Amino acid sequence: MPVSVLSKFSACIGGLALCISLQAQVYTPAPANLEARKTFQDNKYGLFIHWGLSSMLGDGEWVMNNRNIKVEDYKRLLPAFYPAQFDADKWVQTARNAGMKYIVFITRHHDGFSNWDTKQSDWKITNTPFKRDVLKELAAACKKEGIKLGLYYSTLDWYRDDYPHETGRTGQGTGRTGKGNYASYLQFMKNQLTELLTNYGEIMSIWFDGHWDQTNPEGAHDRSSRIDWRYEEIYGLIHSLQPQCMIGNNHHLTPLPGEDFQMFERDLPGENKSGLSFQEASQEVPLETCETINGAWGYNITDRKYKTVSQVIQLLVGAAGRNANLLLNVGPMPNGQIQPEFTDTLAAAGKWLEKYGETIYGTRGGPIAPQPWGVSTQKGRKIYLHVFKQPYGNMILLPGFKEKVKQVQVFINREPVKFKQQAEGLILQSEGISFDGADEVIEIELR
Ligand code: H79
Repeated sequence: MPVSVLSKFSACIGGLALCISLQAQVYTPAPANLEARKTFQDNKYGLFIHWGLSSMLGDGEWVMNNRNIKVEDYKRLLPAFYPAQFDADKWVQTARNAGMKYIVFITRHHDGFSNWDTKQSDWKITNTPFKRDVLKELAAACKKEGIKLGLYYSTLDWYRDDYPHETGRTGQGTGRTGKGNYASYLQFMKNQLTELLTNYGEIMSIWFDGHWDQTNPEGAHDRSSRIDWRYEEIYGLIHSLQPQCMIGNNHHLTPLPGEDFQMFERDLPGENKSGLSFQEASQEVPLETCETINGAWGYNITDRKYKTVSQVIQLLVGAAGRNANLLLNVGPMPNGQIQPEFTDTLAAAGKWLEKYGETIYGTRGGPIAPQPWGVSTQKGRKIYLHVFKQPYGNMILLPGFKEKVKQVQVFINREPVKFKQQAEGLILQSEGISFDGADEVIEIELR
Protein backbone atom coordinates (compact mmCIF):
# COMPACT_ATOMS: atom_id res chain seq x y z
CA MET A 1 0.00 0.00 0.00
CA PRO A 2 1.41 3.38 -0.92
CA VAL A 3 1.65 5.48 2.21
CA SER A 4 2.19 8.69 0.32
CA VAL A 5 -1.23 10.05 -0.31
CA LEU A 6 -1.87 12.59 -2.98
CA SER A 7 -4.97 14.53 -2.08
CA LYS A 8 -6.62 17.02 -4.31
CA PHE A 9 -8.52 19.88 -2.80
CA SER A 10 -10.83 21.59 -5.24
CA ALA A 11 -12.45 24.82 -4.23
CA CYS A 12 -15.21 25.86 -6.57
CA ILE A 13 -16.37 29.42 -6.34
CA GLY A 14 -20.18 29.69 -6.62
CA GLY A 15 -21.68 27.76 -9.51
CA LEU A 16 -19.13 29.12 -11.92
CA ALA A 17 -16.81 26.91 -13.85
CA LEU A 18 -13.97 28.74 -12.14
CA CYS A 19 -12.24 26.10 -10.15
CA ILE A 20 -9.09 26.62 -8.24
CA SER A 21 -7.41 23.32 -7.85
CA LEU A 22 -4.78 23.08 -5.18
CA GLN A 23 -2.69 20.00 -5.32
CA ALA A 24 -1.32 19.40 -1.89
CA GLN A 25 0.70 16.39 -1.03
CA VAL A 26 0.05 14.84 2.31
CA TYR A 27 2.58 12.30 3.42
CA THR A 28 1.85 10.20 6.44
CA PRO A 29 4.86 8.10 7.39
CA ALA A 30 4.03 4.46 8.13
CA PRO A 31 4.46 3.32 11.76
CA ALA A 32 7.45 1.24 10.64
CA ASN A 33 8.98 4.37 9.15
CA LEU A 34 8.58 6.33 12.38
CA GLU A 35 10.16 3.43 14.24
CA ALA A 36 13.04 3.38 11.75
CA ARG A 37 13.62 7.08 12.31
CA LYS A 38 14.00 6.48 16.05
CA THR A 39 16.40 3.60 15.53
CA PHE A 40 18.34 5.74 13.07
CA GLN A 41 18.69 8.52 15.63
CA ASP A 42 19.67 6.06 18.34
CA ASN A 43 22.33 4.58 16.08
CA LYS A 44 24.03 7.95 15.56
CA TYR A 45 27.03 6.90 13.52
CA GLY A 46 27.43 5.41 10.05
CA LEU A 47 30.02 4.69 7.38
CA PHE A 48 29.61 6.32 3.97
CA ILE A 49 31.38 4.44 1.16
CA HIS A 50 32.18 6.15 -2.16
CA TRP A 51 33.56 3.61 -4.57
CA GLY A 52 33.23 2.60 -8.19
CA LEU A 53 34.98 2.88 -11.56
CA SER A 54 36.15 6.41 -10.77
CA SER A 55 38.23 5.07 -7.85
CA MET A 56 40.69 3.74 -10.41
CA LEU A 57 41.68 7.25 -11.51
CA GLY A 58 42.57 8.25 -7.93
CA ASP A 59 41.20 11.74 -8.41
CA GLY A 60 37.87 11.72 -6.61
CA GLU A 61 34.38 10.77 -7.82
CA TRP A 62 33.96 14.02 -9.79
CA VAL A 63 36.86 13.20 -12.12
CA MET A 64 34.66 12.60 -15.17
CA ASN A 65 33.17 16.09 -14.84
CA ASN A 66 36.31 17.86 -13.68
CA ARG A 67 38.51 16.57 -16.50
CA ASN A 68 35.73 16.69 -19.11
CA ILE A 69 36.18 13.02 -19.90
CA LYS A 70 33.92 12.00 -22.77
CA VAL A 71 31.59 9.06 -22.23
CA GLU A 72 33.42 7.15 -24.98
CA ASP A 73 36.74 7.55 -23.13
CA TYR A 74 35.32 6.99 -19.66
CA LYS A 75 33.90 3.67 -20.88
CA ARG A 76 37.46 2.39 -21.12
CA LEU A 77 37.42 2.00 -17.34
CA LEU A 78 34.87 -0.81 -17.58
CA PRO A 79 37.16 -3.61 -18.87
CA ALA A 80 39.90 -2.48 -16.45
CA PHE A 81 38.00 -2.87 -13.16
CA TYR A 82 39.13 -5.78 -11.06
CA PRO A 83 39.15 -5.00 -7.30
CA ALA A 84 40.99 -8.16 -6.30
CA GLN A 85 40.94 -7.40 -2.57
CA PHE A 86 37.25 -6.54 -2.31
CA ASP A 87 35.79 -8.20 0.76
CA ALA A 88 32.39 -7.01 1.96
CA ASP A 89 32.97 -8.64 5.37
CA LYS A 90 36.05 -6.48 5.86
CA TRP A 91 34.17 -3.29 5.07
CA VAL A 92 31.47 -4.25 7.54
CA GLN A 93 34.12 -5.16 10.11
CA THR A 94 35.67 -1.71 9.67
CA ALA A 95 32.30 -0.13 10.41
CA ARG A 96 31.76 -2.36 13.44
CA ASN A 97 35.19 -1.70 14.89
CA ALA A 98 34.51 2.00 14.49
CA GLY A 99 31.33 1.72 16.57
CA MET A 100 29.23 2.50 13.52
CA LYS A 101 25.76 1.04 13.23
CA TYR A 102 25.03 1.54 9.57
CA ILE A 103 26.61 1.82 6.14
CA VAL A 104 25.49 3.98 3.21
CA PHE A 105 26.92 2.65 -0.04
CA ILE A 106 27.13 4.35 -3.43
CA THR A 107 24.94 2.26 -5.69
CA ARG A 108 25.21 4.78 -8.51
CA HIS A 109 27.11 8.06 -8.46
CA HIS A 110 27.01 10.93 -10.97
CA ASP A 111 29.05 8.95 -13.54
CA GLY A 112 25.97 6.74 -13.76
CA PHE A 113 27.83 3.50 -13.10
CA SER A 114 25.72 0.92 -11.25
CA ASN A 115 27.47 -0.99 -8.49
CA TRP A 116 24.98 -3.84 -8.70
CA ASP A 117 23.63 -6.28 -11.27
CA THR A 118 20.98 -3.98 -12.71
CA LYS A 119 18.90 -5.17 -15.63
CA GLN A 120 18.32 -1.57 -16.74
CA SER A 121 21.77 -0.83 -18.13
CA ASP A 122 25.00 -2.42 -19.36
CA TRP A 123 26.96 0.24 -17.50
CA LYS A 124 27.34 -1.89 -14.37
CA ILE A 125 29.79 -3.73 -12.17
CA THR A 126 28.76 -7.20 -13.36
CA ASN A 127 29.98 -6.23 -16.84
CA THR A 128 33.51 -5.60 -15.57
CA PRO A 129 35.99 -8.51 -15.42
CA PHE A 130 35.20 -8.63 -11.69
CA LYS A 131 31.63 -9.71 -12.55
CA ARG A 132 30.46 -9.81 -8.92
CA ASP A 133 27.40 -8.04 -7.56
CA VAL A 134 29.17 -6.22 -4.72
CA LEU A 135 25.89 -4.87 -3.39
CA LYS A 136 24.59 -8.42 -2.93
CA GLU A 137 27.73 -9.29 -0.98
CA LEU A 138 27.59 -6.11 1.09
CA ALA A 139 23.90 -6.60 1.90
CA ALA A 140 24.62 -10.16 3.07
CA ALA A 141 27.60 -9.07 5.18
CA CYS A 142 25.59 -6.26 6.79
CA LYS A 143 22.72 -8.59 7.58
CA LYS A 144 25.07 -11.09 9.20
CA GLU A 145 26.61 -8.43 11.43
CA GLY A 146 23.45 -6.50 12.28
CA ILE A 147 24.61 -3.39 10.43
CA LYS A 148 21.87 -1.44 8.64
CA LEU A 149 22.31 -0.65 4.97
CA GLY A 150 21.36 2.58 3.21
CA LEU A 151 21.83 3.23 -0.50
CA TYR A 152 23.15 6.40 -2.09
CA TYR A 153 21.54 7.01 -5.48
CA SER A 154 22.39 9.90 -7.81
CA THR A 155 19.51 11.59 -9.58
CA LEU A 156 22.07 13.38 -11.73
CA ASP A 157 23.79 11.50 -14.54
CA TRP A 158 26.83 12.50 -16.63
CA TYR A 159 26.63 9.39 -18.82
CA ARG A 160 23.08 8.89 -20.06
CA ASP A 161 21.57 10.81 -22.96
CA ASP A 162 18.08 10.87 -21.49
CA TYR A 163 19.13 12.76 -18.34
CA PRO A 164 18.23 16.44 -19.00
CA HIS A 165 21.91 17.28 -19.36
CA GLU A 166 21.37 20.41 -21.43
CA THR A 167 20.00 22.26 -18.38
CA GLY A 168 22.52 20.77 -15.94
CA ARG A 169 25.14 22.82 -14.12
CA THR A 170 27.61 19.96 -14.41
CA GLY A 171 28.52 17.21 -16.85
CA GLN A 172 28.65 19.56 -19.83
CA GLY A 173 31.99 18.19 -21.01
CA THR A 174 31.11 14.51 -21.37
CA GLY A 175 30.27 14.76 -25.06
CA ARG A 176 26.50 14.45 -25.06
CA THR A 177 24.49 16.24 -27.69
CA GLY A 178 20.77 16.48 -28.27
CA LYS A 179 18.16 16.86 -25.58
CA GLY A 180 17.41 14.79 -22.54
CA ASN A 181 14.11 13.02 -22.04
CA TYR A 182 13.08 13.13 -18.42
CA ALA A 183 10.10 10.79 -18.83
CA SER A 184 12.48 8.09 -20.06
CA TYR A 185 15.09 8.85 -17.38
CA LEU A 186 12.44 8.83 -14.63
CA GLN A 187 11.23 5.42 -15.74
CA PHE A 188 14.83 4.17 -15.69
CA MET A 189 15.33 5.46 -12.13
CA LYS A 190 12.06 3.91 -10.97
CA ASN A 191 13.03 0.57 -12.49
CA GLN A 192 16.42 0.70 -10.80
CA LEU A 193 14.97 1.70 -7.43
CA THR A 194 12.51 -1.17 -7.72
CA GLU A 195 15.44 -3.56 -8.15
CA LEU A 196 17.29 -2.05 -5.20
CA LEU A 197 14.27 -2.28 -2.93
CA THR A 198 13.27 -5.78 -4.06
CA ASN A 199 16.46 -7.82 -4.37
CA TYR A 200 18.67 -6.70 -1.50
CA GLY A 201 16.63 -7.23 1.65
CA GLU A 202 15.63 -4.49 4.04
CA ILE A 203 17.03 -1.13 3.02
CA MET A 204 17.43 1.47 5.77
CA SER A 205 17.40 4.50 3.48
CA ILE A 206 17.69 5.89 0.00
CA TRP A 207 20.13 8.79 -0.02
CA PHE A 208 19.47 10.94 -3.10
CA ASP A 209 21.99 13.42 -4.46
CA GLY A 210 22.16 15.60 -7.58
CA HIS A 211 19.01 17.76 -7.44
CA TRP A 212 21.21 20.88 -7.23
CA ASP A 213 22.43 20.19 -10.77
CA GLN A 214 19.20 21.76 -11.98
CA THR A 215 19.06 24.81 -9.68
CA ASN A 216 20.77 28.13 -9.21
CA PRO A 217 23.72 28.00 -6.83
CA GLU A 218 23.19 27.45 -3.12
CA GLY A 219 22.42 30.74 -1.40
CA ALA A 220 20.65 32.17 -4.48
CA HIS A 221 17.21 33.63 -3.91
CA ASP A 222 15.56 31.33 -6.44
CA ARG A 223 16.47 27.69 -5.88
CA SER A 224 13.66 26.25 -8.00
CA SER A 225 14.51 23.33 -10.24
CA ARG A 226 14.68 23.54 -14.03
CA ILE A 227 12.99 20.17 -14.28
CA ASP A 228 10.05 18.68 -12.41
CA TRP A 229 11.64 15.61 -10.83
CA ARG A 230 8.22 14.19 -9.93
CA TYR A 231 9.48 13.17 -6.53
CA GLU A 232 5.96 12.24 -5.41
CA GLU A 233 6.10 9.31 -7.86
CA ILE A 234 9.61 8.27 -6.84
CA TYR A 235 8.98 8.60 -3.12
CA GLY A 236 5.57 6.90 -3.39
CA LEU A 237 7.21 3.95 -5.14
CA ILE A 238 9.92 3.62 -2.48
CA HIS A 239 7.49 3.79 0.41
CA SER A 240 5.14 1.33 -1.27
CA LEU A 241 7.96 -1.19 -1.73
CA GLN A 242 9.48 -0.67 1.73
CA PRO A 243 7.42 1.60 4.01
CA GLN A 244 10.15 1.72 6.65
CA CYS A 245 12.78 2.88 4.18
CA MET A 246 13.80 6.44 4.99
CA ILE A 247 14.18 8.87 2.12
CA GLY A 248 16.65 11.73 2.23
CA ASN A 249 17.53 14.08 -0.60
CA ASN A 250 20.72 16.14 -0.56
CA HIS A 251 19.07 19.05 -2.39
CA HIS A 252 20.44 21.56 0.11
CA LEU A 253 16.88 22.71 0.86
CA THR A 254 14.45 22.16 3.71
CA PRO A 255 12.88 18.69 3.48
CA LEU A 256 10.11 18.14 0.93
CA PRO A 257 6.94 16.11 1.48
CA GLY A 258 7.72 12.39 1.52
CA GLU A 259 11.24 12.80 2.93
CA ASP A 260 12.14 11.13 6.20
CA PHE A 261 15.46 12.68 7.15
CA GLN A 262 17.54 15.74 6.34
CA MET A 263 21.21 15.67 5.52
CA PHE A 264 23.88 18.35 5.69
CA GLU A 265 26.93 18.06 3.50
CA ARG A 266 30.20 18.88 5.31
CA ASP A 267 28.34 20.95 7.90
CA LEU A 268 26.87 20.39 11.29
CA PRO A 269 23.23 21.52 11.41
CA GLY A 270 23.19 25.28 11.98
CA GLU A 271 26.61 25.79 10.35
CA ASN A 272 27.38 26.77 6.78
CA LYS A 273 31.11 26.36 6.33
CA SER A 274 30.63 24.44 3.09
CA GLY A 275 28.56 27.13 1.39
CA LEU A 276 25.97 24.42 0.68
CA SER A 277 23.96 24.66 3.91
CA PHE A 278 21.77 27.73 3.78
CA GLN A 279 18.77 25.59 4.75
CA GLU A 280 17.57 25.47 8.34
CA ALA A 281 17.65 22.28 10.37
CA SER A 282 14.29 20.54 10.46
CA GLN A 283 12.55 20.13 13.81
CA GLU A 284 10.47 17.24 12.45
CA VAL A 285 12.76 14.70 10.84
CA PRO A 286 16.09 13.18 11.92
CA LEU A 287 19.24 15.03 10.90
CA GLU A 288 22.48 13.69 9.53
CA THR A 289 25.81 15.33 8.77
CA CYS A 290 28.05 13.68 6.19
CA GLU A 291 31.78 14.36 6.16
CA THR A 292 34.95 12.98 4.63
CA ILE A 293 37.69 11.34 6.71
CA ASN A 294 40.29 13.16 4.59
CA GLY A 295 39.33 15.80 2.00
CA ALA A 296 37.75 13.55 -0.61
CA TRP A 297 34.67 11.36 -1.05
CA GLY A 298 35.95 8.99 -3.75
CA TYR A 299 39.52 7.67 -3.60
CA ASN A 300 42.05 10.48 -4.09
CA ILE A 301 45.64 9.35 -4.35
CA THR A 302 47.23 12.64 -3.26
CA ASP A 303 44.86 13.52 -0.44
CA ARG A 304 46.59 13.13 2.91
CA LYS A 305 44.47 15.60 4.84
CA TYR A 306 43.52 12.87 7.28
CA LYS A 307 41.35 13.91 10.16
CA THR A 308 42.86 13.01 13.53
CA VAL A 309 41.16 10.68 15.98
CA SER A 310 40.23 13.69 18.12
CA GLN A 311 38.71 15.46 15.14
CA VAL A 312 36.61 12.42 14.30
CA ILE A 313 35.41 12.10 17.91
CA GLN A 314 34.57 15.81 18.12
CA LEU A 315 32.75 15.64 14.80
CA LEU A 316 30.59 12.77 16.01
CA VAL A 317 29.97 14.38 19.38
CA GLY A 318 29.37 17.77 17.75
CA ALA A 319 26.71 16.17 15.57
CA ALA A 320 25.11 14.33 18.51
CA GLY A 321 25.01 17.59 20.48
CA ARG A 322 23.09 19.15 17.60
CA ASN A 323 20.66 16.23 17.53
CA ALA A 324 22.24 14.82 14.37
CA ASN A 325 23.91 11.63 13.19
CA LEU A 326 27.35 11.51 11.63
CA LEU A 327 27.83 9.67 8.34
CA LEU A 328 31.61 9.54 7.96
CA ASN A 329 32.96 8.74 4.53
CA VAL A 330 35.78 6.60 3.23
CA GLY A 331 36.73 6.13 -0.42
CA PRO A 332 38.20 2.61 -0.70
CA MET A 333 41.11 2.03 -3.07
CA PRO A 334 40.63 0.60 -6.59
CA ASN A 335 41.67 -2.80 -5.25
CA GLY A 336 38.67 -2.74 -2.91
CA GLN A 337 40.56 -2.18 0.34
CA ILE A 338 39.98 0.67 2.73
CA GLN A 339 43.40 2.23 3.33
CA PRO A 340 45.02 1.70 6.76
CA GLU A 341 45.16 5.44 7.54
CA PHE A 342 41.35 5.35 7.57
CA THR A 343 40.81 2.05 9.34
CA ASP A 344 43.34 2.96 12.09
CA THR A 345 41.63 6.26 12.85
CA LEU A 346 38.17 4.71 12.75
CA ALA A 347 39.25 1.93 15.10
CA ALA A 348 40.80 4.39 17.57
CA ALA A 349 37.63 6.48 17.64
CA GLY A 350 35.76 3.18 18.07
CA LYS A 351 37.82 2.46 21.20
CA TRP A 352 36.72 5.81 22.61
CA LEU A 353 33.12 4.86 21.87
CA GLU A 354 33.52 1.58 23.73
CA LYS A 355 34.04 3.68 26.86
CA TYR A 356 31.84 6.67 26.12
CA GLY A 357 29.16 5.17 23.86
CA GLU A 358 26.51 5.46 26.58
CA THR A 359 26.77 9.25 26.25
CA ILE A 360 26.21 9.11 22.46
CA TYR A 361 24.08 6.15 21.31
CA GLY A 362 20.40 6.50 22.09
CA THR A 363 20.79 10.14 23.13
CA ARG A 364 19.27 13.25 21.62
CA GLY A 365 20.66 16.76 21.48
CA GLY A 366 20.85 18.07 25.06
CA PRO A 367 19.16 21.12 26.57
CA ILE A 368 22.27 23.31 26.38
CA ALA A 369 22.96 24.89 22.99
CA PRO A 370 26.47 24.37 21.59
CA GLN A 371 29.00 26.35 23.64
CA PRO A 372 32.62 27.40 23.12
CA TRP A 373 33.65 24.50 25.38
CA GLY A 374 31.51 21.83 23.69
CA VAL A 375 28.00 20.40 23.47
CA SER A 376 25.42 18.43 25.44
CA THR A 377 23.44 15.25 24.86
CA GLN A 378 20.59 13.77 26.88
CA LYS A 379 19.01 10.42 27.58
CA GLY A 380 16.15 10.28 30.09
CA ARG A 381 17.18 11.94 33.36
CA LYS A 382 20.83 12.14 32.38
CA ILE A 383 22.45 15.07 30.64
CA TYR A 384 25.97 14.64 29.30
CA LEU A 385 28.22 17.65 28.92
CA HIS A 386 30.86 16.95 26.29
CA VAL A 387 33.75 19.23 27.11
CA PHE A 388 36.28 19.59 24.28
CA LYS A 389 38.58 22.02 26.00
CA GLN A 390 39.46 23.33 29.42
CA PRO A 391 36.65 25.67 30.47
CA TYR A 392 37.71 29.22 31.19
CA GLY A 393 38.19 29.92 34.91
CA ASN A 394 37.76 26.27 35.92
CA MET A 395 34.02 26.50 36.00
CA ILE A 396 31.17 25.81 33.64
CA LEU A 397 28.07 27.98 33.79
CA LEU A 398 24.90 26.59 32.28
CA PRO A 399 22.82 29.76 31.98
CA GLY A 400 19.12 29.52 32.70
CA PHE A 401 19.39 25.90 33.89
CA LYS A 402 16.34 25.43 36.11
CA GLU A 403 15.85 21.69 36.52
CA LYS A 404 16.62 20.18 39.91
CA VAL A 405 19.92 18.34 39.92
CA LYS A 406 20.46 15.15 41.90
CA GLN A 407 24.18 14.71 41.32
CA VAL A 408 27.02 15.60 38.97
CA GLN A 409 29.91 13.26 38.19
CA VAL A 410 32.82 12.86 35.85
CA PHE A 411 31.38 10.19 33.57
CA ILE A 412 34.47 8.04 33.19
CA ASN A 413 35.55 7.70 36.84
CA ARG A 414 32.41 8.67 38.77
CA GLU A 415 34.30 11.41 40.65
CA PRO A 416 31.75 13.83 42.08
CA VAL A 417 31.71 17.35 40.65
CA LYS A 418 30.78 20.25 42.93
CA PHE A 419 27.83 22.28 41.73
CA LYS A 420 25.66 25.22 42.75
CA GLN A 421 22.16 25.97 41.53
CA GLN A 422 21.60 29.73 41.44
CA ALA A 423 19.22 32.16 39.82
CA GLU A 424 21.51 32.62 36.80
CA GLY A 425 21.83 28.89 36.24
CA LEU A 426 23.87 25.84 37.19
CA ILE A 427 27.54 26.35 38.04
CA LEU A 428 29.95 23.40 37.95
CA GLN A 429 33.42 23.43 39.48
CA SER A 430 35.72 21.84 36.95
CA GLU A 431 38.92 22.19 38.95
CA GLY A 432 40.90 18.95 39.09
CA ILE A 433 39.23 17.45 36.03
CA SER A 434 41.62 16.67 33.19
CA PHE A 435 40.48 17.94 29.81
CA ASP A 436 43.41 16.55 27.84
CA GLY A 437 41.41 14.11 25.72
CA ALA A 438 39.19 14.78 22.73
CA ASP A 439 36.10 14.94 24.92
CA GLU A 440 35.69 14.74 28.69
CA VAL A 441 32.15 13.95 29.70
CA ILE A 442 30.41 15.29 32.78
CA GLU A 443 27.17 13.59 33.70
CA ILE A 444 24.36 15.57 35.29
CA GLU A 445 21.68 13.42 36.83
CA LEU A 446 18.34 15.15 37.26
CA ARG A 447 16.00 14.52 40.15
O1 H79 B 1 28.71 12.28 -3.19
C1 H79 B 1 29.44 13.33 -2.64
C2 H79 B 1 29.78 14.36 -3.67
O2 H79 B 1 30.25 13.79 -4.88
C3 H79 B 1 28.47 15.05 -3.89
N1 H79 B 1 27.77 14.87 -2.62
C4 H79 B 1 28.61 14.16 -1.72
C5 H79 B 1 27.85 13.39 -0.71
C6 H79 B 1 28.65 16.45 -4.14
N2 H79 B 1 29.77 17.06 -4.31
N3 H79 B 1 29.56 18.33 -4.48
N4 H79 B 1 28.28 18.49 -4.44
C7 H79 B 1 27.68 17.36 -4.23
C8 H79 B 1 27.62 19.72 -4.61
C9 H79 B 1 28.57 20.73 -4.98
C10 H79 B 1 28.18 21.58 -5.89
C11 H79 B 1 29.08 22.60 -6.22
FE1 H79 B 1 29.30 23.36 -7.95
C12 H79 B 1 30.41 22.46 -6.56
C13 H79 B 1 28.75 23.94 -6.15
C14 H79 B 1 29.86 24.67 -6.58
C15 H79 B 1 30.88 23.76 -6.81
C16 H79 B 1 29.01 21.98 -9.35
C17 H79 B 1 30.05 22.81 -9.73
C18 H79 B 1 27.90 22.74 -9.26
C19 H79 B 1 28.25 24.02 -9.59
C20 H79 B 1 29.55 24.07 -9.88
